[in-house]
Amino acid sequence: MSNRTVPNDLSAFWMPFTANRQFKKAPRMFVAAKDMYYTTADGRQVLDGTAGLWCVNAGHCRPKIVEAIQNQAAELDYAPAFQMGHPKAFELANRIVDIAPEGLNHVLFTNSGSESVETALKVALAYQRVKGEGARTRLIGRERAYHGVNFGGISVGGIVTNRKMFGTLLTGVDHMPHTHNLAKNAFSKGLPQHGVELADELERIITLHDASTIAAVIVEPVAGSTGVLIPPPGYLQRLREITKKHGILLIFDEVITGYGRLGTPFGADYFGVTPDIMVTAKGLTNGVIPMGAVLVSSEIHDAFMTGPEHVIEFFHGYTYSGNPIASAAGLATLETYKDEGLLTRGAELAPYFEQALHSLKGERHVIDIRNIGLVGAIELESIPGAPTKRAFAAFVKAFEQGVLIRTTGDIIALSPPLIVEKQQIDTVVETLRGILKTLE
Ligand code: PXG
Ligand code: PLP
Repeated sequence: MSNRTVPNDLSAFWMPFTANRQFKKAPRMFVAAKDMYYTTADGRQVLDGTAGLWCVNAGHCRPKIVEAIQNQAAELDYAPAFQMGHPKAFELANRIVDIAPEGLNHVLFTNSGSESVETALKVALAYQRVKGEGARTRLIGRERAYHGVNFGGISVGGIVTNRKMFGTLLTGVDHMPHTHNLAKNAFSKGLPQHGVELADELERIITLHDASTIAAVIVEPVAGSTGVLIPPPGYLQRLREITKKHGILLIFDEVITGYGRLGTPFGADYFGVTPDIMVTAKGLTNGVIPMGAVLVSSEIHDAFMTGPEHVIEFFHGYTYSGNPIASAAGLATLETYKDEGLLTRGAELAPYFEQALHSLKGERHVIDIRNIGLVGAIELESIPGAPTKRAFAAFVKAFEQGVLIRTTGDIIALSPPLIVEKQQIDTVVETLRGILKTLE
C-alpha cells in the first residue's frame, strides 16, 4: 500500500524517448484532437505538423475510423490469433495487397513498426534456410538507420544512442554508409544529386563476406527518424540490382514512407523499385490502434508452403496479430484514404510544401532544408558543445505558439497529416520563421 500514487502524479510512467525529469517539471499534455488540431490541457489549439509521430495520415478522430472501432469492440473484441481466424483480418490483408506494389501478395500482421522489422528479418533468414541456403545468415543495414527498438532492429539500425547501451546485439550484421552529404547536397529540392555511388558500398561488403553468407539488406527508402535523409536518384535502383544479382533479399522499411507520405501509396511506388519484403505500421491504422503489416512476395510465401499440411509453416506470431479491433481500424483507415484520395494527395501538395519550406533558407542557424512528398526537414547548426538544444528550444517554442513539430538532434522534421491545407502549411512555416529569429 505504501507505494500508492496520487491520481495526477507523473512519476510512475517512465516515458519513452523523453527527457523524463525535464518533461515532468513542465509537462506538455494533449487531451483531445480533431482533424488537423490537438487541444492542450489548458485549452489551446495546436496545429499538428507531424501527424502525431508520422502516423495520423488522415488527421485526428475521423468519424469512419472512430465508428469502426466502436462497433468492433461491441461485436467481436478478441479472437485467438493462432489456429483461429476472424473475417476482418483476411479482408484487411486483401485490401493492403490491393494497394501494394505488384508482386507483394501476402501479409503478416504485427503490432508496431518494431515488431514488423523483427518479423521481416526472421522471414528473410527462414526463407534462405527453407530454400537450402542456410549459410545466408548475415543482415546488412545502414548507418543512421532507424528500424525500431527491438534487438534485431537496433542491430541493423545505425543510430548510436539507440545501440550503445545494449551489449553485442545480433552478430553477423554490417552497415552500408548513409547518404547524407551536407557539403554537396545542402538545400536540394526533392532528391539530392550526389551520392548514387554509395550504393556500391554494398558490393564491397559482399566482396568481403561473399554473397553466399548474406540473407538480406534492409533500408528505409527515405530515412525518417534520423532526420529525413533522402536518397539520390538511382540509389535504390542500384541496391535492387545488386541484391537481385547476388540472391540477397531486399527489405524496404516503409513504416514512415508507407500509406501516402511521399505522395504515392508506398515509397516503392515513388522510386519505382519493388523490394522482396516491405515493412509497414503507423499509417496502416492512422496511428489509432497499434498495428503493423509485413508484405512479402509470392516467391517467399510459396517457399514455405511445401512440407506436410498439418505442420506450422513459420514459427512466429503475436497474441495480437490481426487483432479484430486493429483490423477494423485498418479497414476504416484504408477506406478513408480511398474516399479522400489521401494516398496520392501528397503529390499535389508537395510543390507548395517544398516552396514554403525552402523560403526559410537564409534564416539564422539554418544549414540545410530537405523535402520529399509531405516530409520536410530543416537542419540547424548545433550550439557548440550542446547538440540537440537549439532544435529542442524551437520545439518548445512552437508548441507554445500552437504548432507541433518534431526534432531529432538539431533537425526539425515536418510530416503533417495528408489532409493538410495550404494555409496550414503557411502557419507552420511562418511560426518557424518567427522562432528561428529568436533562437539562441
Ligand atoms: N522503422 C522505421 C523506419 C520507423 O520510422 C519503426 C521502424 C518502429 O516503429 P514503432 O511502431 O515500433 O515505433 C519506425 C518508427 C520520430 C519517430 O520522431 C520515428 C519513429 C517512431 C517514433 C518517433 O522520428 N519511427
Ligand atoms: N511472455 C510470455 C510469458 C507470454 O506468455 C507471451 C505470449 O503468450 C509473450 C511474452 C509474448 O506476448 P505477445 O504475443 O503479446 O507478443
